[in-house]
Amino acid sequence: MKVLLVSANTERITMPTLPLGLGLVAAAARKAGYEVGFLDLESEPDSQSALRAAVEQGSPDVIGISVRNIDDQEMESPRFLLEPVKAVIAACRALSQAPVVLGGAGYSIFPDAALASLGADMGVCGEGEVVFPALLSRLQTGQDPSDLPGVHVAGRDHRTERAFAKNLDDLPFPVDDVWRSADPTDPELWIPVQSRRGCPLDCSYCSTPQIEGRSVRARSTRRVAEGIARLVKTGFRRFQFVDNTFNLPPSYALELCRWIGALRLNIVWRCILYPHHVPEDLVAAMAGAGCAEVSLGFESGCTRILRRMNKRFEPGEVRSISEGLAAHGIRRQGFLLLGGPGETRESVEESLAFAGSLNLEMLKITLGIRIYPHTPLASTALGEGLIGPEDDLLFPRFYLVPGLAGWLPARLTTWREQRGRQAG
Ligand code: B12
Ligand code: SF4
Repeated sequence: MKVLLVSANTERITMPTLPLGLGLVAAAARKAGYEVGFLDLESEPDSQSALRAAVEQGSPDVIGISVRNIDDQEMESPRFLLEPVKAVIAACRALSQAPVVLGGAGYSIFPDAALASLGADMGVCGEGEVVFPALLSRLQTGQDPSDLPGVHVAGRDHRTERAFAKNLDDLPFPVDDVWRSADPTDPELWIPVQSRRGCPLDCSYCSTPQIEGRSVRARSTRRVAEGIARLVKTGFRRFQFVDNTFNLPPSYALELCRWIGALRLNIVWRCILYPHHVPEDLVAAMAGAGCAEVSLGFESGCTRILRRMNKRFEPGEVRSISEGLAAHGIRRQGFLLLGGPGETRESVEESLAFAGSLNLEMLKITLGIRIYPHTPLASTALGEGLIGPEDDLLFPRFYLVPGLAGWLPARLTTWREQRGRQAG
């Protein structure tokens, strides 16, 4: 059976992202014996022609499409990013009778709404390595796939909840097609690496449980470092850990840094830190292993708002972690998420003063919070009549405390002007 896997994302917002998830699914499908073609539309100058060539030459029996982004999460001028994906699916339909199967992070947050909106045949919610080969087997033998875990079939009731791989070491490494056309000298490119999945921290607005689940699962640290070593041999030196919280658990993160150091990989890397439990020895080990930059998502400098977001840290802890990172020469990009439930002018001022006092190398301030389904934020928005019970939230909706809508954008403009280049 022939399968064509297509990464539909062509966005370069923040940085180009290589289709790591699709590469993992491709590896699992090849391991199961399927003939798998791989197409990353981001790397193609003319995506429609590339798609046409791949479908005509490959004659796939099934087409799998990875849907990463739904929108850019920018409240002031939101961009809905599914229109280009719709065009990709329409082109597949025009060129082939093969069933179209969706998957990916964006898809997994909205399995039924995205399926309906995009006009695909079915989708896999959550991780695809185990379920996608099982789905192919059902399609090959003409059996109904709708009871497979996490599989949604258009027009059918969804029957079985997602399943998560318990041991990530059981899953293959991604296929090399992921980085085949990547240029190691591209200054914008950071090669994605995943060591862990899942996050149990339950921040009030977060969609990650929908994508990766709440339980943390990890590859063994040695295998992660060896995976990076293989890529270093092919010329890559800049990596980005795509784990939601690189530092949790700290013992794992420390061991991973030690392995990267032990293999003398001479790499630079970035990661996302949750500003809680970042001991000094971990910061030192990160710096020693090549960590050049971290995303520090503290989101607010006001304890009351942090509690509303269900964050587990205090501003004081963020400050001491930030200072520790600076002392080890690690650049810090901070994040503020303003305008959520309970926000007032005073809490905004507190957050701005706090973020300013950290002297971060970069600061991203987001105004209004994207509302994702099945989150406490969605319940709050529903309770306040901001969204209706029938709103599937696929087209982005944002939470912004009504009393601040007129004042906050102007306040951010003046604050940025006052701070000049420091506020990104
Ligand atoms: C790391 C990350 C980033 C990094 C990327 C770094 C890099 N070099 O790749 C940075 C910080 C740069 C970033 C930027 C952005 N991101 Co981001 N990012 C993530 C994060 C945390 C992990 C993504 C990842 O790599 N996962 C690891 C891979 C292995 O998993 P995966 O792709 O999901 O694949 C698995 C499954 O989905 C499935 N699967 C995947 N494809 C397919 C296909 C088929 C056919 C099947 C069956 C299964 C399947 O199987 C895979 C293996 O198990 C996710 C949140 C999350 N937890 O998923 C957000 C997330 C994907 N990002 C999101 C967004 C919005 C963005 C930005 C638009 C934000 C912005 N305005 O800047 C940009 C867009 C960047 C771009 N150019 O496209 C949203 C997307 C949802 C939405 N609203 O659109 C997410 C979901 C976060 C959220 N808010 O919920 N991001
Ligand atoms: S720490 Fe990050 S991934 Fe985990 S729940 Fe909070 S926002 Fe989501």
